[in-house]
Amino acid sequence: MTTTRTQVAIVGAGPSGLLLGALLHKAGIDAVIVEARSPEYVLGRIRAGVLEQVTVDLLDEAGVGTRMHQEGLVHGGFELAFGGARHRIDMKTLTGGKQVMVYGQTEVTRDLMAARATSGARTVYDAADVALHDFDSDHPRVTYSKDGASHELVCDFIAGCDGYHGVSRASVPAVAIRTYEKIYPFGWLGVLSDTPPVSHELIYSNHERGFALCSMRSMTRSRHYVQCSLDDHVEQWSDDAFWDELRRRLDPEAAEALVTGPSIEKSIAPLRSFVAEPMRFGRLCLAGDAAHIVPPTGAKGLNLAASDVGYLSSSIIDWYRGDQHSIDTYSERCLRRVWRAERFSWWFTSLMHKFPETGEFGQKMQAAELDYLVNSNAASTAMAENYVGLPMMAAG
Ligand code: RFL
Ligand code: PHB
Repeated sequence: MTTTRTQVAIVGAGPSGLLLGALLHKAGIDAVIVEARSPEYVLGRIRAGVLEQVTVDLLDEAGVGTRMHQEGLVHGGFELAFGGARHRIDMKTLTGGKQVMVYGQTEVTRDLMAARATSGARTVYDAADVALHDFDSDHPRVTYSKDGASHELVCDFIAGCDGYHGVSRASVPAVAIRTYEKIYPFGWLGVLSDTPPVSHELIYSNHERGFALCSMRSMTRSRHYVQCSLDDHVEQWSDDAFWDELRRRLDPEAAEALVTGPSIEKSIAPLRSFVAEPMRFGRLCLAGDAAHIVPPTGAKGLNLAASDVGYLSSSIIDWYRGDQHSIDTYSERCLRRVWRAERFSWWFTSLMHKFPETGEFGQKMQAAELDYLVNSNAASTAMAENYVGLPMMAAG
């Protein structure tokens, strides 16, 4: 067994782990990241596309914002399609100037990986048998094996940034953790294609056949989704079947503008709301999907991961500067923002999808709420304020 000493052991090299590593490195704190997969695998996951200002600010603070500002698309609004027409939510006007950045998670990850490689900070990819130990003591440890050899990291803190299926949350004794979960009775089938976007902004569509979303990665690359059954398999969905279904769920003008092409990636994701409380257990802090999941409607997952990491990096930096109280409120500060984003994502999901069990009454309720939403300044403002992202708040 080879033993290495580091200040923070980070489990997982997704956006949470890499961003935490970057912010700690800037503050002169040494961290080693242990990742179960290869860099190519991590970059191959096509996920989030929309970054809140809070996330953009943290990426800038970490020193990895240059390409994002050059290539990202700044959006001041999005559209809601229903009843055969589209209605724009003018986020920028409604929130006094706030906007979002359309820049893919793959690119965020690529920028963070490149910066980490340049900084010389250590990342162990393809680590097997990752295990967490003694986080109820002052000397927590992470063990793993790599190429058949056993390794141990002795540290001050473990950051559990290993996603929903990771080992970190699973290492916490059941009596110390409480979880809340809602599983939705459908999934999202997503297709990435080198085709121009349908419109210059995102379109979220409520249709009697089910939800659809037209998003993008650039002016030449689109990301589209349709609500699908949980029993569906990607192989059952030919590209043609996907484009036909998407077209049917759009208003006539958007359907006309839709440019189709071969898929580069196609995947089905289930929809889930999930929160684990608390997010700190002695010297183990969870961040990002390891602690909570939102359904993707509203684009909050990666943004919550980033704000968790914002709170965590500042708490750890405070700790090394002698303020050992800040880490005590880490969980409380995160969870306040997490629950607000959970509420928004649940509400937006409920408003836009076809729910098999609610029947015609449910559809009438959605139609009435959408009508109210786009015609009431108060309702549009509440939606815009949540979509651009709520500010990072103190505890309490
Ligand atoms: P990740 O990205 O899952 O990374 C966790 C990393 O940990 C590794 N790992 C382990 N490493 C070591 N030991 C173990 N035992 C390990 N087990 C796992 C994994 O290999 C992985 O590399 O979590 P992180 O970093 O917290 O990031 C969270 C985000 O990825 C996630 O919230 C977003 O992708 C959610 N999401 C969206 N978020 C947004 O903010 N805006 C969006 O537009 C948006 N769209 C989406 C989304 C998620 C989607 N899917 C597929 C779930 C669209 C979709 C379709
Ligand atoms: C995406 O571009 O992948 C995306 C955009 C908005 C969402 C979810 C996903 O709400």
